[in-house]
Amino acid sequence: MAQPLQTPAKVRRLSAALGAEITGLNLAQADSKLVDQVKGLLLEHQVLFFPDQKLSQAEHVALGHHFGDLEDHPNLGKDDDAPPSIFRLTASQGGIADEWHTDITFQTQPAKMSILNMIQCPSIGGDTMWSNLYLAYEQLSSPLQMLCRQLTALHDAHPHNHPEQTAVHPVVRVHPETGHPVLYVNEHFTRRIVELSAPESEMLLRYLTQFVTQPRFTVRYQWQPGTLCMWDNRCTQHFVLNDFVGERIIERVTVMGDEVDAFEPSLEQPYARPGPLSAASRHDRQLFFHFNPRD
Ligand SMILES: O=C(O)CCC(=O)C(=O)O
Ligand SMILES: [Fe+2]
Repeated sequence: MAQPLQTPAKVRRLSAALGAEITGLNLAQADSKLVDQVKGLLLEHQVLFFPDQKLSQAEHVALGHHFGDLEDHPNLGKDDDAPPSIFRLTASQGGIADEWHTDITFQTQPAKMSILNMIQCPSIGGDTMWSNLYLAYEQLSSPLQMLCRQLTALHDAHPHNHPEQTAVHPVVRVHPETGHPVLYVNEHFTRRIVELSAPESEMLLRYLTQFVTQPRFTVRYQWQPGTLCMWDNRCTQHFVLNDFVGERIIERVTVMGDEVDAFEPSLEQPYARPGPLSAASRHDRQLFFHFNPRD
C-alpha cells in the first residue's frame, strides 16, 4: 500500500524559550492544511526546524509562496545561478551574520519570516541562535516596559554600507497575529532612540540589545545538510556562530512583511537639541535628516 504523504507531526521543543524540531511532515508536498498546521506551530514556537527535507530550489520557493509574497534581499548580492527569490549565502565569501539581529529592520516593512535551507555545513560549528523577543519584553521591569512603550527607534543599513536607508519603528511592537508585545531593537541595525538624547539612547540601546541575547531567552541549533528552518522575523532575533572552518552554504527565501505597529502609540516628539548648533550636534544629524530628508 502506498505510504501516506504526511504522518502526524512530531514536535520536540528545543529550549524553554523558543524553538521546536518537527518530524513526520513532508514540506515538498505542502498543501493548505499542512501549511495551516505549520503556521500554527510557528506562532507557538517562533522558530521551527525540519530535518531531512532536502528540498530542491523549486520546492523551496513553492513552499515560500504558501506564506506570502517573496522578496529579494535589498542590499546583498544575488547568486546569478539561483532562481529569483532564492538568496544564497556562502560563508567562505564572508557575510556570516555574527551580530544579533532581526532581518532588514532598516526597511519600513521588514520581512515577516524567512525559510532557510541548509545546503552544506561544517560537521561542527556554525550553529545559529535565536532569541524570543516576547520573553525579553515580558522580563523587563514594569517601569522599563512603560518607558520602552513610549519610545521609537531609528534603524539603518549601515552594516550593508547604506546608512542613508533608515526606518523608524516602535521599541515595543505588537505582533500582528498574536497581539503580544515584542521588544523590537537589535544590535545590528538599531542606531538611535528617537525621543532620547544621543548619550541616553546609547545607554538604553546597549542595555536592551544585550538583554535580548541572554541565554535564557535563546535556542541554539546544530545543523545538518537538508534541514529546513523557518523563523518568525517579527518576534525573534538570530545570530550565527563564526567558529568553523570550511564551507557553510545556505539558501533562503524571504516572505514580505507589512507595517510595524506599536503596542501603544508614542506621544513623545523626536529629540531636539536645545540651543544653537554645536560640535555635539553631529550626534543628532542622522536623526535630523531622517525627519527632514534632502531630496
Ligand atoms: O546562516 C544562518 O544560519 C542565518 C543567516 C542569517 O542571518 C539570515 O539568513 O538572515
Ligand atoms: Fe539574518
